[in-house]
Amino acid sequence: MSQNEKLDAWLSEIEALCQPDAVRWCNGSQEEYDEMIALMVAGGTARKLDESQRSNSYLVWSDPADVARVEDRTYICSEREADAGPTNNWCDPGEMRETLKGLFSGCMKGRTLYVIPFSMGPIGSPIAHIGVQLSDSPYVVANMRIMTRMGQEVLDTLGDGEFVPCLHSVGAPLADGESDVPWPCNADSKYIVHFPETREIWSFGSGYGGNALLGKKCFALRIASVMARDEGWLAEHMLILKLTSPEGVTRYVAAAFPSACGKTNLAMLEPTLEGWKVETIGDDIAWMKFGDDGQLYAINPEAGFFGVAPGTSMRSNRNAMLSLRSNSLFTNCALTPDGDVWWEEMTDELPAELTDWHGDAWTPDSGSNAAHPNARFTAPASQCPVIADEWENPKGVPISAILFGGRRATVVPLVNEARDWQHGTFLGSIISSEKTAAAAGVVGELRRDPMAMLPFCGYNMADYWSHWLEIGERAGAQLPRIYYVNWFRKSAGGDFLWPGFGENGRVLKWVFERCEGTAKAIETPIGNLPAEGELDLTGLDEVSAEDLSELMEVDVAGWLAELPLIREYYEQFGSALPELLLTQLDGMKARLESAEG
Ligand code: O2Y
Ligand code: MN
Repeated sequence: MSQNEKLDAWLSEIEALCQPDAVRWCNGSQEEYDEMIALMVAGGTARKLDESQRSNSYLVWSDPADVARVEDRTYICSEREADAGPTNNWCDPGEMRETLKGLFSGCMKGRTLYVIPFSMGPIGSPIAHIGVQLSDSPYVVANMRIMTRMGQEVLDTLGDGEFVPCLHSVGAPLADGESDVPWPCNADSKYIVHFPETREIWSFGSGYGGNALLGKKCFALRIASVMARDEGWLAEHMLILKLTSPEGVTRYVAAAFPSACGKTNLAMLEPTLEGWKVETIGDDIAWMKFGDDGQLYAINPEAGFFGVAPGTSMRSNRNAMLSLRSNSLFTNCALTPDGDVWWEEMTDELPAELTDWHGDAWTPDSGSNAAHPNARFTAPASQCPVIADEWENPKGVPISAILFGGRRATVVPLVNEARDWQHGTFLGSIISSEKTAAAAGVVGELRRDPMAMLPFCGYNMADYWSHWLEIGERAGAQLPRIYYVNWFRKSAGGDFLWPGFGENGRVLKWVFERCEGTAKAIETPIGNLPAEGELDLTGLDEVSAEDLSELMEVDVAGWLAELPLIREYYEQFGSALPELLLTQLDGMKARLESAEG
C-alpha cells in the first residue's frame, strides 16, 4: 500500500489481470539491488565479472530474439489517428486495450511483480516527473536502479500526486513447476504501446533496453513529448554538455543526433584545444523548461548511461570506459577467458579467444561479431570522471545553444548557424543521414530523422514542429542559438574530411564564441558559417586548406537538388505541416537560386 489512491487502485487492477505469484515494492536500496543480481546469477541470467578488473559488475546475455528496440512493434494509440501522424504506428486505443488485456491476462504467473517508483530527474525538481513501473523482470529492477532515481524516496515525494503508469511484462508466464529460462521474453509477440491522452505505457514481450526500461524512451521521450506539448516545455533526444573556456566562462549546450551517431562521445569529449573543457550533464535525453528569466533550463532526466558498447574504447571515449569500471551491467558483450567483458573495437588487437554473446567459443577466425552490435553497458552517471558538479541541480542548467546533426557524406557543411529560431526549427526538421555510404558527390538514400525524434515523438511530428515554433513565440523567451553540424562529410575519394572526436571541440569553441558575441560569421543562403579564420584550427595539420574549404562549402547545386526531397518528405503531413516550414523552404530556395546566379 502507498499513500497514493490511484497507484493502489491501479496495482490491484494489474495484479488481478497479470496474476503474479507475489508483489514486491522496491525501495531502491543496495541490498535490494544485490538481491536482484543474486536472483539473476542463480537463474543463469547474469554472471559476475572478475572483481579485480571490474568490481561489482555483471554480464547478461539476452535471447537472440530480443536484442534491440522494436520500432515496428511500437505504437502511439491516440484517440485520433491524425494525432499519431504518418511517422508513428497507430492503433485504435479501444482495440489495442482489448489486445493488451488478452496478452497481459495471467502473464506474470510463476513470477514476482515488482513495483518500481522512479523519478525522471532529481527527486523533487520542478522539471522532474515521476513514474511507477510494474515489471516482472529483476533485470529491469536492477537497470532502473542505475538509470533512474528509484525507490522509497520517490514514493514519499509522490504522495498523492500524479505519476505515469508504466506496465511491463516479459510475456512469459511459468506453469506450476516449470523452470525459467535465463532470458524470458516472448519472441512472437512484442508490443510497446503508448496512450498519450491518458499518459500510460504498456510494454509486453521484451526484456531489452528501450522496450523494457520504460523511464527512458517510452516515458522520457514519447509520453514526455506529449506532456511538454500540453504544458509548454521541451522533451528532447539530446545530450547536455557544459563547456568551459580557458578564461573559466561556462556555457551549456544541448545536442540532438540520431541514435548511434556519437552522442555519448560528444557528451564526454576531451577537447584537443588547449584550455577548453567539456563536462557531462547527460548523454541522451534533455527536458527543458522556461525559467523566470525566459531562458530554457535543462535537466538530464536519467541517472545512468545505457550506452552502445561496440566502438567504445579508450581512444574513442576514455571517459565512458572509465565510467564503467565498476557497479555496471553489461548486456550482450563478449566474455574474456579471465572474466572481463570485450566488444568490437574495444582494443586495437583482437583477443585470441572469447566466449561470444551467444555463449559460444569465439576466435578471430570465427567470422562473426563476438559482441552483439547493439550490446550495451549500464553505468551510473555519477561514475563519469567528467560529470559536471551541477548535473543533479534541480533547477537545471541554462541552455545557450542547441546543435542538430546527422551523418552526411555530402552537401551538409561542418557547422551552420541558424538565422533565428524559426530557421533553426526548419534545420532540425530536415536532419537526415545516409542509410548507406553514399557515393561521393551524389545525394544518397536518406533517412530523415527530424530533431533525432523520429522513433521517439509521442504525437504527430508536424504538430511537434508547430510546438517548437510556438516555443519560439513565447513572450520574453531568451532562446538558445541553433546549429546544424556534420562531423561525417567525406571527400570525393571517400575519406572523412574532419577528424571528429576531440577535434569537435573546435566547433564547440566557435559556437561558444558566437553565443558570447565574439566570433564572426558570414551569411550564406543556408545559414551563418564561420568567417574565414574564425574556426580555430591551431595545431590541426591533418586538415588541409582544400579539405577545410570543402567542409565549409555551400554546395548550392547539392542543396537545390535536396530541397524537392524535403518538400516531398513534408507532403506526407498534409495540412498539419506548419506553413512556416514551407516559408523557410521557399526562402532557402530563393537564396540558393540567387546565389547560383
Ligand atoms: O536498443 C535499445 O533498446 C536501446 S536504444 C538507446 C539506448 C540508449 C540511448 N539511446 C538509444 C537510442 O536508440 O537512441
Ligand atoms: Mn538515444
